[in-house]
Amino acid sequence: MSAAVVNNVGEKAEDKKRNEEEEIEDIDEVPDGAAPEDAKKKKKKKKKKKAAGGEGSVNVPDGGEANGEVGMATAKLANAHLSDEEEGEGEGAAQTEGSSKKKKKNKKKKKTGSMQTDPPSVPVVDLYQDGELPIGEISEYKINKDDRKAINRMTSAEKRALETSYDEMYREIRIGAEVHRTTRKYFQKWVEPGKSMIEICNVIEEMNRKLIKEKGLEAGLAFPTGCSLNHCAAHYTPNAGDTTVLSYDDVCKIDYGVHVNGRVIDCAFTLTFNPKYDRLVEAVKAATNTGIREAGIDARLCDIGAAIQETMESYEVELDGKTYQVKPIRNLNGHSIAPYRIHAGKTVPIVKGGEMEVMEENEVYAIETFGSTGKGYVHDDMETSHYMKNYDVGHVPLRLAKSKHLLNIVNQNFGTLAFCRRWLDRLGESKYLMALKDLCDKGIVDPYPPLCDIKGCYTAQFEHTIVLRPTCKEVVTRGDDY
Ligand code: HZE
Ligand code: MN
Ligand code: MN
Repeated sequence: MSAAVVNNVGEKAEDKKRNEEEEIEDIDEVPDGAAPEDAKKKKKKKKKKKAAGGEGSVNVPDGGEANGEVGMATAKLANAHLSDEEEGEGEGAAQTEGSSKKKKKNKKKKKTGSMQTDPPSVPVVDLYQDGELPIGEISEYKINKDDRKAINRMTSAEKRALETSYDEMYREIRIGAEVHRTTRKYFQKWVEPGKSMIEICNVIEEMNRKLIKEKGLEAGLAFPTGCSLNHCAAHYTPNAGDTTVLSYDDVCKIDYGVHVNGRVIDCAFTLTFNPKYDRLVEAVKAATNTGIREAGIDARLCDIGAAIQETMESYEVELDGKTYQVKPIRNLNGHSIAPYRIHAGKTVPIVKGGEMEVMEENEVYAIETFGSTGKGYVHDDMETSHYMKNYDVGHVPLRLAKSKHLLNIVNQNFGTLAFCRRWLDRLGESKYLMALKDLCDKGIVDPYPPLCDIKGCYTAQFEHTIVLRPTCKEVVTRGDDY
């Protein structure tokens, strides 16, 4: 959504000027007749509670209200307590990964190997050497009226068999979910007003790279760390030179993701320090939980949107002496997720009037909602930082050397996953903006500029990744914080 505007690198006039200065000397073209083709392209594939930690007030905790329905007496984060229990020893022990002394199997399925360090540094795969990862929040599917008369097309045995065939997928996605929880728990204790947005992103991204055991396109960061502020709802991350500092009165949406073999985790929360925003945050948290509750096999996307809107709008919040009914941001939505594809095509609206399309077995969804005290509508604004290859565009031969080089870098490092300018910088790339614009102009790469409501308003977001298993719904990213 949100039609691409601005220019193609997603930047505006002022930015453009600076960029051109950097790159003017950069326009060298390949001699005519040069191999019109991107030779190498080694895309690999695979086989197939209180979160704030007591600190000031990261607005995430309370854990409650989530489920509310039938099967909620289920596995609640088998892990949650793990790192806590074992934190005692931490510190000096300087864990190394893959400790061999295992076999300490508790009754509750736990990890077998080493334990996490205090600033977390041990890759999650090395913590669970038996491959039994913490399972997300499980709930039974709601039985809706239509469904009761419908024939249940699959027996329980068939469902279980089908699930088994997806076990590897579940395992990969649970690794990412555990990384997300671990990083956010640490981050929520660490962050405070005065930290720069660049520091914030570096802390999160460095930790995610370690915990996910980054390895080419097999495991890594799924998209840049969003840290959109106040009236900006999504897709802001700092570019180099951005001196923005987080302040006590900011409302910051922390949105990051990791992946294993393309199985993407997309999960976000709203960070605030000033308690005056608590109701706004609560409204959006509740709206996201409504979306999660309404989601399920055969659930209509439009019904989920209507339920989300109802929850969101049931909140009125007072901010600086003015009262607002919280509005869902109507041109933002949840979405299906497929391997190496953050947005796989199905959208989960957050207002009424959506499509009749339904959710299906073994689909993965990001259920996310955004609330606003502004218009409830976002537009592209500010300098672009986020980019992603267009999933539907195949190989395109290029003749401009710089563009060709940049596309090779993108293919090798990100494939069809999103990236940002900082990530090109850290790979040693410089003066790439012209080439990036060229790739955007040619439709090979799309810019994803920051999405902002009207100036002066506040926006909040909560997002979870869920899997619609044949036998149950699993909120893989659920934590004791949100
Ligand atoms: C990025 C990124 C992070 C999302 C997207 C998301 C995204 C991807 C729309 C998207 C819709 C503008 C892109 C995204 C991201 N998160 N939805 O959670 F680069 F770093 C794709 C799309 N498209 C239209 N059809 C083509 C794909 O987000 C919208 C909010
Ligand atoms: Mn997200
Ligand atoms: Mn998302």
